[in-house]
Amino acid sequence: MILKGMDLFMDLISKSEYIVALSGAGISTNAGIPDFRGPNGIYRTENFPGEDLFDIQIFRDRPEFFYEHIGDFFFSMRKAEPTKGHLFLSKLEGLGKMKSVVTQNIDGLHDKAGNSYVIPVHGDFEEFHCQGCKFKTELNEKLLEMIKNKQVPHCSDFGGECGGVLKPRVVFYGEPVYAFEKALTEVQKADLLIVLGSSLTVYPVASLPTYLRDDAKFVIINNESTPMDHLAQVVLHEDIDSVVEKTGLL
Ligand code: CNA
Repeated sequence: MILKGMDLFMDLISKSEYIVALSGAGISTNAGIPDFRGPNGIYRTENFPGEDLFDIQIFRDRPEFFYEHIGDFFFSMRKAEPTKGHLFLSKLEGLGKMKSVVTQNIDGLHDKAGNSYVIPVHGDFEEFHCQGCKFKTELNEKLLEMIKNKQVPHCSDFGGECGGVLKPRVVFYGEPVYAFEKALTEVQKADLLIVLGSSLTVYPVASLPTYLRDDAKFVIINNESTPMDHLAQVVLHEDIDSVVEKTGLL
């Protein structure tokens, strides 16, 4: 019998021993965090070109633009809880199958869900770095207050000396990603790669599936098509939470 779709996905999970996940913003939309490019993404709903928000050149020229607009998105991340999609990956780790999660997300929800090896290639909001000197500080109450009030934080507000602008440890467009080598090593070890909720359009992370071993399997769960669909053995154009519920593993 030739297995397809959900049946083949289940079969691949049961036969695999080194599963790696690659997650994107779509795994967190059910937690109330908008994605960028999906139908309700912030790139489609804000009245400015969305990619400008995380553009490093624009941040250097006009940091007030970032701090003016980031608040809603930032606080939606702070209050979010892991989705069924996140819990599914942590369940697979508990079963000894899921070895690592490479994520483009900056929301920390894979850690919250309990996965122990998460590679956040686009960084996070946990630390802020001065653009003028080596000063850095962890996210703290005063920073939260300034973000809420749409103020631009400077290192001198926190004991730094040069007065340069603080930027979150998030990877902006035009900056190198974090730990790409680690992500690549994981993908090359995988016997199954599951992509969840990524448009697979942001490079270099979107190129990761092309580094899979020839004998490795590849599954995409995303509610719209991606440029890599033709490379996958299983493509499920469905809501992630509905798919993982159907596995019966939660
Ligand atoms: P993206 O380009 O916004 O794509 C997300 C994809 O997920 C789209 O194709 C959606 O159609 C799809 N999708 C949305 N919700 C669901 C769902 N419930 N079930 C199935 N599919 C769904 O996001 P990528 O991650 O591919 O792009 C990379 C950017 C987005 C990275 O730099 C991230 O840092 C950035 N981002 C992160 C977050 C977060 O941390 N939660 C949120 C928004 C953007």
